[in-house]
Amino acid sequence: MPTTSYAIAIGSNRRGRHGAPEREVAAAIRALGGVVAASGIVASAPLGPSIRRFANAAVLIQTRETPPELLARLKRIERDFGRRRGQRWGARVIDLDIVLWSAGSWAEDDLIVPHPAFRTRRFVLDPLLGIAAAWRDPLTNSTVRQLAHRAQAVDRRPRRP
Ligand code: PH2
Ligand code: MG
Ligand code: MG
Repeated sequence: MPTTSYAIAIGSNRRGRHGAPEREVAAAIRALGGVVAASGIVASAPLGPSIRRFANAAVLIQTRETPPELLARLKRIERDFGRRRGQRWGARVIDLDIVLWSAGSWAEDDLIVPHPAFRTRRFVLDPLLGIAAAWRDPLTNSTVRQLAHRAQAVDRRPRRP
């Protein structure tokens, strides 16, 4: 496989051996390797059933790994950080998701790239905006900038009572 780029979203809302969620995210960025750009680490309110606040970040990495090879390595890092499987959307020490791949899309049962939910998630798009604004989503042909601005506009829309 020639070298390709991936955008990875990182999240944590549980303390681990590195410390608070922010520290877990920082340690995960160091553990990834091949990082060519990293966003700042932001705090975000949980989307979904978890009540704990998240620390989130996004990075760009370069690697010769195929999407399944990278996914296997991300799962190893998650396991090494003390992540327990099961409990979808429960509190987790670290979550490493493949969001975008420079070679396009990938679809297997347990691996879909681009990440199916990233287009509306501000905790993914806001960090990504600073490091990959011009990256185009192969499915919608929208740039990260467009998707981020759209998601921000949705959040600003007045809610009906
Ligand atoms: N990840 C989830 C579910 N909800 N909410 C925030 N704020 N940040 C996340 O990373 C996150 C979430 C599932 O992976
Ligand atoms: Mg996730
Ligand atoms: Mg995940």
